[in-house]
Amino acid sequence: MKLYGAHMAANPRRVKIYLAEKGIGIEQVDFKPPYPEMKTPEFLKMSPTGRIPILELDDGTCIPETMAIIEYLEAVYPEPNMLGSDDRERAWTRAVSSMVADLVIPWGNLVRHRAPSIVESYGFKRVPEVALFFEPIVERGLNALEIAIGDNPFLVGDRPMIPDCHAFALFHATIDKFDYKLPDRFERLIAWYARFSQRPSAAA
Ligand SMILES: N[C@@H](CCC(=O)N[C@@H](CS)C(=O)NCC(=O)O)C(=O)O
Repeated sequence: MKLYGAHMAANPRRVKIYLAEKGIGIEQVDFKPPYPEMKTPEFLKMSPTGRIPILELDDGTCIPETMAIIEYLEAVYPEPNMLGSDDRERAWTRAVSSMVADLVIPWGNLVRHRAPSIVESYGFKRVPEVALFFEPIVERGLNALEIAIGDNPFLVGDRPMIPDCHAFALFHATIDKFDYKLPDRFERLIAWYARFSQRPSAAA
């Protein structure tokens, strides 16, 4: 198996953190922005969106899309379990994953339009009102995770699960790359982020 990704790109990083947490070592190929090789017809056969990550199986089959890759790997490498050990736990894990996924677009727009950012370097106008529009949506999503984590050390319970990998990649991308400060009232998420940052997988 081979993982096509990129260093520190949020979606491939979800898989990289997951692989590190699982202790799975597979060959990894990292592309570099602006990713010219990912727009070729050959690449689009591997990933119709022209995006990474992609998991290439030994028979040449390619699986695009982060969640599909992670769920495939979870089926092939069931231990340590990171999706849930019964129907209820799997349902809750998927629910929390979905809450994290719902933050991606609003949070991306908030940080890109709030302060000078990549938007301008692409030659577009930054619109601060867009940030104002998305701010309450992001805070509502963060509040959902603040409630979901409860008193648990990880987002879904007492062990690292798939949503932790997803959320850490997203939080790191916005907090560190865009200098976003989590509002103080999200105490549990702030503590979770500090704890997860100490895990070896956070360096993946
Ligand atoms: N829905 C996809 C999104 C993948 C994605 O947005 N990948 C980004 C890197 S984080 C990418 O390939 N960007 C390069 C491009 O769009 O050209 C997933 O969940 O894997």
